[in-house]
Amino acid sequence: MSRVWQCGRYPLSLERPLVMGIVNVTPDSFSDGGEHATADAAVEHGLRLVREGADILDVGGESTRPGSDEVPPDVESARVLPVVERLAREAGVPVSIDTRHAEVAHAALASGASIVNDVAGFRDSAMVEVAAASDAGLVVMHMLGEPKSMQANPRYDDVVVEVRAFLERQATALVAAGVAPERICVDPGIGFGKTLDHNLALLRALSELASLGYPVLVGASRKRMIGDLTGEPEPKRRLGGSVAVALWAAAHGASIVRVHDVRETKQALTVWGALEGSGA
Ligand code: HH2
Repeated sequence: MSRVWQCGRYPLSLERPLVMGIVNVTPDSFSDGGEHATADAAVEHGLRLVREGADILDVGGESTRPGSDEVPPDVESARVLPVVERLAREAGVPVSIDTRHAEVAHAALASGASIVNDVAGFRDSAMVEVAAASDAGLVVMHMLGEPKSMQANPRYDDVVVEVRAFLERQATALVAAGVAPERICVDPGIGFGKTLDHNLALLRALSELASLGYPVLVGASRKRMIGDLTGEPEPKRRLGGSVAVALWAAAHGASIVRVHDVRETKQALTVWGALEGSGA
């Protein structure tokens, strides 16, 4: 039987890798800050990503780039809710809310979101309550500390063992709170309190994360690790590296990739899938 990630009314088949398109409604994201800062521009962008093949849209109103300040939940809500509401109605694919604030998640679900993507990995008990009271899909991501300080001097004894244990612990807590396991997806959190070596170790160990039994999501699009490896300082010029990571991730156990450049990623995955014979 084929595996499914259950996200509200959407049962998402994991037969082939899924592409989550990024819709930032922020003035300051590292990769595209300010480009879609109005609701109309963000909705337009989201609809374009769906035409390009996005399977999911991830709407975020708080940049979590290293060093960023926390956005008050009411400001975040004012940014994202109109966008979530319209995309949930018009896009025809599940809308994910990228937030670490329970009140924003709650309001976004009421506005039609089908997935809660929490970069803090449901460490906040209020987030667990919101999740348990819904039927949404849940992304449990690993982050060391908080965005403000996470890149200061990240240290692990064994990054793979520690990230895997965290994801397992948080997923188990969600199940204990009443969440069906088929709603959960896990994410190593590339760049969230990790050096380049940590990121590489986690990407090389995706099959160990997948062995937890939950679908694995990878978000490396345009991130600093690609700049570190290639010397490209401009996030928008990291497309080649971003596609390389997406293909690597799909080939090594990831079920979902979170990307800015949907058309190019989808094309690469389709060709790779044909070569693999998986029919992507
Ligand atoms: N990365 C960012 C935001 N949300 N969610 C998941 N599940 N995984 C990720 O790797 C991830 C995420 C990065 O955030 P930001 O710096 O705000 O930039 P952008 O949203 O353009 O990627």
